[in-house]
Amino acid sequence: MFTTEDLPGDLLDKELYGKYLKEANVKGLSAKISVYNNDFADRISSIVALVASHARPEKIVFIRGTEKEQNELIKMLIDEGSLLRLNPENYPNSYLYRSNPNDVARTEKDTYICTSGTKDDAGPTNNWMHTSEAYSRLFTLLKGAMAGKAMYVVPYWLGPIDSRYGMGGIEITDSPYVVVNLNIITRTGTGALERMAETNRMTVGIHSTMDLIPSNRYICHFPEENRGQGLIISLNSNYGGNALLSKKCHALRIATSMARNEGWMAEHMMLIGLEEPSGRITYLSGAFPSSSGKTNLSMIEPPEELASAGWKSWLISDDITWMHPHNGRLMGINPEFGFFGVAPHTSYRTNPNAMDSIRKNTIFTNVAVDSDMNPYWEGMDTKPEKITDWLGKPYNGEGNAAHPNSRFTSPISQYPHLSKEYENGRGVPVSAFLYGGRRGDLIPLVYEAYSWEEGVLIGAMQRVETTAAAEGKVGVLRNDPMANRPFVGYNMADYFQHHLDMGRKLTDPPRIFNVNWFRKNGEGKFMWPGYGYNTYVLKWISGRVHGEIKDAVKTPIGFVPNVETFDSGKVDRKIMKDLLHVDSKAYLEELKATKPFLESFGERFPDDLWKAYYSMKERLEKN
Ligand code: GTP
Ligand code: SPV
Ligand code: MN
Repeated sequence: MFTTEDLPGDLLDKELYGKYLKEANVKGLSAKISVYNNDFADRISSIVALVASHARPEKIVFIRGTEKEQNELIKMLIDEGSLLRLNPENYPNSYLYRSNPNDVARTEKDTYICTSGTKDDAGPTNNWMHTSEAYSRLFTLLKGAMAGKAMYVVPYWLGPIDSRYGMGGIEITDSPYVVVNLNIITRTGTGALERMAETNRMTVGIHSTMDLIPSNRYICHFPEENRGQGLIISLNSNYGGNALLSKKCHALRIATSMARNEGWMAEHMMLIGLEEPSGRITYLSGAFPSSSGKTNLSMIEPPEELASAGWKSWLISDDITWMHPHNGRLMGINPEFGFFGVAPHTSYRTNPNAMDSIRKNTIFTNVAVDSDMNPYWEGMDTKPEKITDWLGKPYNGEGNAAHPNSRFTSPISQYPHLSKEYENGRGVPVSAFLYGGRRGDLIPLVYEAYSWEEGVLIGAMQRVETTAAAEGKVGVLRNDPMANRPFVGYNMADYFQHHLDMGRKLTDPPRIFNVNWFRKNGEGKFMWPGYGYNTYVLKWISGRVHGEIKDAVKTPIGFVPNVETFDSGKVDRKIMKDLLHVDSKAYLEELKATKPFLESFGERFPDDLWKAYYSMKERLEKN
């Protein structure tokens, strides 16, 4: 529980609490709230007043989710110099924000799962802190943290507004930059509050930018607290997933924990509908780690020869997919309302659909600009003469002009090929899971797992190169199961078991594939053109899903395309042979290299996955 009674006595100032309670009344925002649920109105007031009594803001501002309000916040940020207006002709209503250089990516070392039990609740892949320890550290830090500032209360809804699979939350923050971003990436405001009142469920996030002191940076998750509806407290960061609490913190870390208890799945996955010339649409989801191709695949533009034949792709989600079992299938929805996408290497050549969707109403964070205030980043189609780098300094050609984890925040409604099912609250039936990541060696362009169990093992064994999306070394191999290692809010061994259980509940579970756009040749060059060309791989996957491609080759790791019949566009057979090659000896090494990671879960690691592991090993040894 997260109530006034649960906090250590010395952490609650009753007088201040009473004062703020008067300011924290939501009943005036919408008559529906108290009609639906009078207790809810009281609950939200009490939580807001409680946070205020610690953080002691100058005032409390409830976000209603109107355009006027967004414009006023943007104007305020411009006036104080935090947002810079970009070229209004080329990028209308779009802005540049420069974050503190010490705060440019998620910081996993500061990210905790907090429970009232033991470290085992969080498992070996998460940091853990006892709830009471975390409460006393965080509420001490929070004391007076918002003095002289406005405290915004942002109600948001995750999922189509009428969906019974949707879920609400509030983020209480002193950062207007966070508010304007949340207004783009989630459905904010009174409508969200009403749905929360109706569903009587609300995740609570508390965020304060404070002084951005890295040693006091905490992103703490309490899945058990707040009536089991989850509490998040984030201090001393104002960047991305550390601060936009609806995203990785709520829609993944808290949601994975709820999903396990309630029998559904919250995944770090993109989701698209692939339309074939016949008009048939197949829904495919893909889990690739941060900065490893989700947004790009979700926005895929089929190459001309396939597009003219009638191949199309419709976007549902670019980052997170929630999936619920229904009539034996998994039905996917996108909890989000906008993109928070990687800017570098987004170009008309690689991702024209992204370029078209970010031309207006977009906030760019940590990109460079040219002398006309057009945004610029590495990999853009043309390089301007004069560039100001992401730090605001003249760019002299050394290093990166834009930060490698610079991002765009943009409304999903602006995406040119948004699926007509995007707002469908029942979701779409997911036919395939694609696992993948950056892997210069070993993993073939695509192969299909023999069974759900083997697919779960393949997901669990993902070992891929790290990227700039999280602080730390880039390009180092690490285990990142289901691309969800940083985002599962409980013991990942139980997450694997949950996957096994879910598959068994479904009569028609998604088929599981492993893809790798990033295999390199002897010269260190990518062998596969990637981006739009990945449609050829999706085409094969769809053929497998529908039982139309029957000549796949059985290998020790799964079904690989037949090189003779695989449609690879302009990529010739010789390269395809290398791209589809399965090196049994190297795979045995991979099994060996991953074993300590799987063993780190001890007894909790599912037996059925060990069985799958040893049967794959046996097949590789025989080969
Ligand atoms: P997050 O938003 O951090 O979760 O990342 P993401 O998974 O959405 O990755 P995104 O699609 O933004 O891609 C990240 C980087 O990978 C960008 O620099 C892309 O240009 C690059 N990339 C994406 N798809 C491909 C591909 O098919 N081939 C190659 N070579 N690079 C790709
Ligand atoms: C990721 O790191 O996977 C992102 C960026 O999508 S952030 O929102 O910062 O988590
Ligand atoms: Mn992305």
